[in-house]
Order: sequence, then structure tokens, then C-alpha cells
Amino acid sequence: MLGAGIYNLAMETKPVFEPLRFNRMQEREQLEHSRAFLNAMRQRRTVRDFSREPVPVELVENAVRAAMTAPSGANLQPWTFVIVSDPAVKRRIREAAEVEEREFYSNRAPQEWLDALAPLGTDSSKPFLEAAPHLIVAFRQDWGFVRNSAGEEVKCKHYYATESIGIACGFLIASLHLAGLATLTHTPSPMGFLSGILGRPKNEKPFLLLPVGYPAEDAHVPCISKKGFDGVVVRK
Ligand code: IYR
Repeated sequence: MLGAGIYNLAMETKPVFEPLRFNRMQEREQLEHSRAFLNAMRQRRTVRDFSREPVPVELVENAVRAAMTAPSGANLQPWTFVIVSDPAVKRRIREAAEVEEREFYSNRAPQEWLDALAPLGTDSSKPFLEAAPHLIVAFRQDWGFVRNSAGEEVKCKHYYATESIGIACGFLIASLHLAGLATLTHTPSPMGFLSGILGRPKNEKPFLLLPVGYPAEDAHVPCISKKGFDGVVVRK
């Protein structure tokens, strides 16, 4: 990599293959892993009450490394993850987010949307944006830059950028949860202000803002449930 978002892709036309390393497990072991992961994921909750207790940044960095293993369209990896730990930057993000959210809750959101949010008990106040020790902001790159064979930097379209970063963010959230951390999938709307505050280039659009930390001592979560298996799965 030559700089954030610039890749020196080999301009090969012929694919190069290597033997697959695949850990073939016994069925018993497969079931153990499968059940352990399911049980762990069932414990995940979206948290809005964060403690200010510090979190080692390596836990956050490793989760981003896990996200970076996600499959992506043409393996173009259309993402940038900004890790925000500076209290002054977190404060600017909170202030800008609350401006948008006040507008959202009092004018922009149609009643139907407010009704859908009612069981979550959310409002325009976003203290978690300062309390959480780290924020991860995922940016989707709709295009990137590559060096062509003449060594020039040229634009390159990213295919399935939304799907790709969605999968990567799923890995990120799962990884943080398995590392014993709480997250909130937060999408202030609109969230263009993040590009300005974080100084991101034109090819990147904010996709997700993820506060990361430990839950506050007295954290509460809404009493909500997931759909049942039969309401979701169709067999043919
Ligand atoms: N962005 C607002 C509203 C909001 C929207 C959805 I969709 C949610 O699942 C939760 C909240 C907010 O963060 O309060």
C-alpha cells in the first residue's frame, strides 16, 4: 500500500493460485464451534450507556484487522476505518451529531419512523459519543486509486462497495463482542459531518459510527427480541 486508500495492484491478467489451507474438523468439533459462536453472538446487545473506563487500543485494532479479512467485490477492500480516541475529536463529533439528531427528531423524521424507534427509547442526546473510549468510523469508498502499468495513479471503481463494507462491519462488531467489548451501531442521519471533522477525501462516504467500550455499571437495554427461526428461514 502506498498511502491510505492507494493500492499498488499488480496489473496481471493471469490469476495466480496457491494451495488452500483448510482446517477440516471432525463433525463433533464443528458442532462445538458452531454452538459456541451462536451462544456468544446471542449475548450481544447494542449498548447506549458507556463507561469511561479505558480500553486497550489493541483490542480495537485487532477487531479492525478482523474486519479487513472480509470478502469484498473483486477484493478491492472499499473501506477505511478511522479510530477516534482523542477526547477533543469525540466532543466535536458529539456536538455535530446532536445538531443533526435534534433536527431529525423534531422535524426530519416522519411519524412512522419515530413510531418504529419508540421501543428503543432513543432521542437526540448522544453522550455515548464522548463517554465511549473509542469511536470507530467506517467509511465506504465508492472508488479508489490504483497505479497503472505506467506508474500513474488512476481511479478504479469499487464493485459492491455497500455489501462489502456491510460484511466487514459485521465482522468488526462480532470481533469486538468476542473481545468482551460493547458497541453501538450508530448512524446519525445525515452523517456527512464526519467527513469534514475526520478530514476524509471525496471518494469516502461515512457508513457507520461505532462507539466501543465497556457498558456503564447501571447500563440498561430495551426489552426487545429477535424474530424466531421459522419466521426468517424458508426451506425448499
Ligand atoms: N439516528 C437516530 C435515529 C435512529 C435510527 C435508527 I433506523 C435506529 O435503529 C436508532 C436510532 C439516533 O441515533 O437516535
